[in-house]
Formats: sequence, structure tokens, C-alpha cells
Amino acid sequence: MTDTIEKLRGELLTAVSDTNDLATLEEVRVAALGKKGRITALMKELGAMTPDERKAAGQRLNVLKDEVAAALDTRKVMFEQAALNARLASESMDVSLPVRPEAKGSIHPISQTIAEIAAIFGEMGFELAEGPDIEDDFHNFTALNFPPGHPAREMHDTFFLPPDGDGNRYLLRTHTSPVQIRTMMSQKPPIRVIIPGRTYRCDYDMTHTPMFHQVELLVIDTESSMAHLRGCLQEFVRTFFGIDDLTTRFRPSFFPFTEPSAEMDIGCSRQGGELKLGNHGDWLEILGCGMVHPNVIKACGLDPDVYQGFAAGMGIERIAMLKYGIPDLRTFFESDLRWLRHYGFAALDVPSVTGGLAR
Ligand code: 2NL
Repeated sequence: MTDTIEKLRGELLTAVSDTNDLATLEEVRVAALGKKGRITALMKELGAMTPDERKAAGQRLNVLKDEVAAALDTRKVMFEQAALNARLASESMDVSLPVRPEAKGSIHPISQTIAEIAAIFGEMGFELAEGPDIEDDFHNFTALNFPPGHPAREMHDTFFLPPDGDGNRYLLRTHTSPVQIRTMMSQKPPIRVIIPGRTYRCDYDMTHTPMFHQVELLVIDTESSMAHLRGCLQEFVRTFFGIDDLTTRFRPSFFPFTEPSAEMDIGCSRQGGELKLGNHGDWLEILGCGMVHPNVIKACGLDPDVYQGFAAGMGIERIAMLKYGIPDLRTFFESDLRWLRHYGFAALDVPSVTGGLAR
């Protein structure tokens, strides 16, 4: 028996080390340790032996079994490691390769313009804030000092969602201002945020689309004034349009959520029916702004005798059209690939104040 075991040991260990893949290794395992395997067969012979013989042979067989099992295991791990290495090598990719030349995607002018606005105000210390497109009456109107029954609340302007049964009236936000309300209610002043995003109004013609984009600006602290507001906005339009000495003009206006309120114009010329930005004597309205109304500050749980600040809002499509010479608002949302190829921007060319804003 001792000789048989020794011989079998040599054969099995050689068979294991001769294998070149997992399948053959499994065949060797079955032939040695399977139900009809050679070690199993020897185990069966133990029954016919004397107790002393059985004890000695049984011990040797168990040692052999463990040894062969260990050899099989080592070999298996080696094959698996080799398979993993081969897979890692075949699936690796060179991330330094240039993007596929046939990829023709581009950045939509709205995304580009938002990135430019964020870069300019980011440089001034503003943070970006975002909020939900679906809002409630409180955040979209009430907190913004819209009196009950104000015409902007009603059907012809606002998209209302079907009532939810609990008396809550949800709607698609008609401006980005509800995000400012949420910011004032959740952050402690000083607050300096810009809020770009989608807004919705039930309107469709040459100059209106039911979905459009707005960016709003909000500063809340204890001393910000109309002069700071004007400085921020003037710096913004000069950097955005790339005209260093672009003049601005404030005209009195009205919004429920600001007091005083103003509209800001920038210098332009309309000579020969062509609009040109710059200090040429004519004026173009560009945005609305003002000092945040004390009622709005109060509605957000802040003390209007302590806190004050300014806000401004502008249409993103409008300033994108002005900067990039896009003549028709409705083309923004037609997903026409020829239009996107013409007006789109390179994906890896991220705007920054220092690195340059696209012209
Ligand atoms: C426009 C004018 C404006 C604001 C937006 C604002 C927001 C809060 C408080 C006070 Cl929470 N004001 N936003 C202020 C003035 C004008 O937008 O013509 N937008 C297209």
C-alpha cells in the first residue's frame, strides 16, 4: 500500500503541474478526488484491512489527499490570476488618446452661456444654487410679496399641476426666485448666490417659449447697497460681452419683490437697422434688479431691520442671442443638428474669466 500511495503521489502531482488550463485541471481533480477517482478508490480498500493496517494507510491517504488538494488549489489560483491579468491587459484603454474624430457633439449655447455667467460671478465670490422645477404657491409667489390675486399668479401665465387633494397647489416655477427663497430659509447670511435654471410660462410666440432660462443673483448681508448692485452688474456685462468700458444706465422700475426696483440698460447702436453693443448713444434693456423687499426678507424668517441685500434677474436666451448673434429664440429648442453645429461650442473648452470666455 505504501508503494502504491507513493507512486500515485508522484503521478498526481505531475498531472497537476502538467495542466495548462482550468478545464484540464478540473479533469485531474475528478480523476484523483472525484467519486470514481484514484484516491477515493484507495480509500474504499481500507475497509478490507486489519485495524493496524487501516490506521497507517488511512493516515497516509489523508496526507496524500490534502497534498493533492493543495496542489490543485495553488494551480487553480495561478490560472485565475493569469486569466485576470490577460483580461486587464486586453480591456485597458489609453485615456490620453484624443477623442474619436467622428464624435461631433457640441455644447448648447444655453449651457455655454450659463457656464460663462457662473465663471464671472464665481470670480466675484458668488456660489451656484439650484432648486426644483416644480414649486408651490408659497415659494413661487407668496414669499416673494405677490399679493393674493396678483395677475401673474393666474391661469394665463402659470402652468399649474392637477391639485393633489390636500389643498396644495403645485406649479412649474415661473422664475428662479423660489430658489432664492429656499436659500434664504436654509442658509445664514452673508449670502451670495447665482441661480441659473429652467422657468416656465404659458406663452408661445416669436419672442416667448413655454420653457426658457433665467439667471438670478442674490446678496443678503447687513450693508449691501444699490451701489454694490450696480458695480456687480456693470462688471458682469463688461466681462460677458468683452467690452471693457461698456456703459450702463439704471431706470426706475417695479417688481413685487424689490424696492426700489430698476432696469439696467447697456449702450448700443441701432444704425442701419443693425444692433451693435458699445457706447454709441442708444440704449438696450438687459436685466431687472433692485434691493430685496423687506417683506421678502421677513417671509424667509430674517429680520429686515438687520438684513438687507440686492437681487437681479435676466433671461439667458436673450443675452445669448445678443452675444452670439442668434436671431430666432425658437431655434434654441428645435434640436436641429445643423443649428447646433453652427452655434454649439467645443466640449472641452470650458469658459473661465482667466482662460477666456468664448466670443
Ligand atoms: C427680470 C427681473 C428680477 C429679482 C429678479 C429677486 C429674488 C428674490 C428677492 C428679490 Cl428672492 N428679487 N429677483 C429681482 C429683480 C428683478 O428679475 O427681468 N428677470 C428676467
